[in-house]
Amino acid sequence: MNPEMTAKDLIELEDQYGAHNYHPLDVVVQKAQGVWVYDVEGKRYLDCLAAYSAVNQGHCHPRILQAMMEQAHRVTLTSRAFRNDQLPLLCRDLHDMTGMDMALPMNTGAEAVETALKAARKWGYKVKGIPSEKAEIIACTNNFHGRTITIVSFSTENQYREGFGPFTPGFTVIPYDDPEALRRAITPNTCAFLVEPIQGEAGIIVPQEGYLKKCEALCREHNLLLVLDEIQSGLGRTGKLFAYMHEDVHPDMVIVGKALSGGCYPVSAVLAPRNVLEVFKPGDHGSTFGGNPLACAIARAALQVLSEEKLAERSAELGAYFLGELKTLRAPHIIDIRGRGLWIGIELSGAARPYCEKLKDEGILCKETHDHVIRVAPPLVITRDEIDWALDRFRKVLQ
Ligand code: PXG
Repeated sequence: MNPEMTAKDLIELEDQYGAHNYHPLDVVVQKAQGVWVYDVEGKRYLDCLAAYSAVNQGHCHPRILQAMMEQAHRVTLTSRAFRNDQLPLLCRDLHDMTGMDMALPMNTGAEAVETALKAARKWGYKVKGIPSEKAEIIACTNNFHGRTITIVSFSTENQYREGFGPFTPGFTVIPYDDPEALRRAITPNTCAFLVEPIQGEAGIIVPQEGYLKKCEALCREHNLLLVLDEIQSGLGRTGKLFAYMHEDVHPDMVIVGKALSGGCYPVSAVLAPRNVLEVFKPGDHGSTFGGNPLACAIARAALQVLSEEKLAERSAELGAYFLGELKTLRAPHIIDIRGRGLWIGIELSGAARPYCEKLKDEGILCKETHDHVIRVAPPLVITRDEIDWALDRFRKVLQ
């Protein structure tokens, strides 16, 4: 593509002309297929990040690409000023797959979270009868829901907030995995509890069994909405379609993104019962690109791949194998290895970054989260042989 450009040249260019709001590993990816990515020098790596679970279906899945190309040649964008022939089909597919009455499509995860927050507040005023401007939403410590000013208003990560105030009021933060804290935080003005079923960015924190069930009971008792951010945990990653399905709970809103497009395009959505999403009237909310026909065609194909290739089931089976094998690793600096499905955190006593660098040299792409945790989250199309290949390298680097 750029035969004269080396990785070093490209890194220098990016450092000079691009904002430094990330600190990526210095691998310059040029192409990818399935679980494998290739850098500009042609070196092959096994992707154990899957773009933070956006590429659950594997890179450049041929069926998603085909749907994308076919739709791109027909029509890409109508805006919501007009209808298009793909949006109704995506909404129906989401309903059929999840059982949720309705969908409101957006683009990025953060936008879908903002949409859910707006829906929750509007529901609080219109349905629950909370006095004007008084609605409260409860969120958890160490949450990650995106980067907008409203969302970082209830982040407990200093760096996400520092220098970005003033913040949006109306949020209460309680400890994660603590139903009693939720009980104490609820007031008559609470309209929603926003929570990740498993906290990804916090380091793959799996709550105690029954946590969501207890939260659901409290939400019912006090008439507030249980809003689950399944942007990273959803669409097969934990071995079920959604992480909440490991417990028999019925959320009031589910936020999806990332793998909704198989990583081919930004597509997100809020899924909810009719009595929640119908609080929006024409003009209350929207987005130029949200629900565009290209996005919808891609998302439909991405969902089809998930179900036809039984990726949630694969994640459960291969994740159990991967986790079981990783747990046999013995090294003094390994504090904990945990996870669910193909979503595994290896917690170390020291910095994880140097191990991610070493894994990269061995042909494995991983990224640390919260300094001490190596996140292992390959595309769900990974095979057992590829996991064995990865395990050899994890053993070599970690032991
Ligand atoms: N909720 C959860 C649980 C997420 O993991 C978002 C919301 C926001 O999605 P968008 O599409 O707005 O990024 C996420 C995103 C990053 C980064 O580079 C983002 C995520 C994970 C790791 C890094 O900012 N997750």
